[in-house]
Amino acid sequence: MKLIVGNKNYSSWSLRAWLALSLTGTSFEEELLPLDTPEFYERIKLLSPAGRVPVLIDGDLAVWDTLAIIEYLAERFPDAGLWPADPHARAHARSICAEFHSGFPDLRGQFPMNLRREPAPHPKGATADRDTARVREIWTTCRSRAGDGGPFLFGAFSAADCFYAPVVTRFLTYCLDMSETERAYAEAVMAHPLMQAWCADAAKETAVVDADEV
Ligand SMILES: N[C@@H](CCC(=O)N[C@@H](CS)C(=O)NCC(=O)O)C(=O)O
Repeated sequence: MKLIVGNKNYSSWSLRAWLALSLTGTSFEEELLPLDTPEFYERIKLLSPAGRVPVLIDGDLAVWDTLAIIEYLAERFPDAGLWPADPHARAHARSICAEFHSGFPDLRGQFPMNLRREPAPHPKGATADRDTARVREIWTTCRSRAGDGGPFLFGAFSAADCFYAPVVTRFLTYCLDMSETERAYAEAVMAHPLMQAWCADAAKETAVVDADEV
């Protein structure tokens, strides 16, 4: 398999798919396309009709769009535990992933993922308040239901954490308010070996994407 990703410093959707693919334990190649460059647009149009990263290549099949990639991986690697085993928890996990995938425009627009940015508060519009409050509610609800199975949204690290890991980085980068429970979740995500590996690669990058430097 091959995963086409964008700059690791900025590409939150790439991070989600990369985490999910890494969780399956399968070996895969990566191809990094530098966002916002002619090279990106030249190459991506050969790989995906949607023209965006991430794209998963499996033989002659291309799967694009993060949610579709994660669902494909969950079917292809049923033992990887990408979704929680319990049907109710699984439905809940799918709901919060779909909710993020189709929503939170103000949080995404005002607080782009930017892993190397020095953490500092950043002014927040009232519309983003609603988004950050809802993210916090999601994390708190999941953590209160997760019990002792692990420090992540559904205990063990799952597709839901793949989805919310880039959101964790935004909360930390832009010093957004978090309760103790939410901060403990954020710390667990950042300490995960896969997050550490992605962030280490991101730290080596030098390209600047102006649109994501708010
Ligand atoms: N809905 C898509 C969003 C993908 C997306 O917006 N990717 C960004 C990078 S994080 C991208 O490819 N941007 C390049 C562009 O839009 O030209 C998904 O879930 O994968």
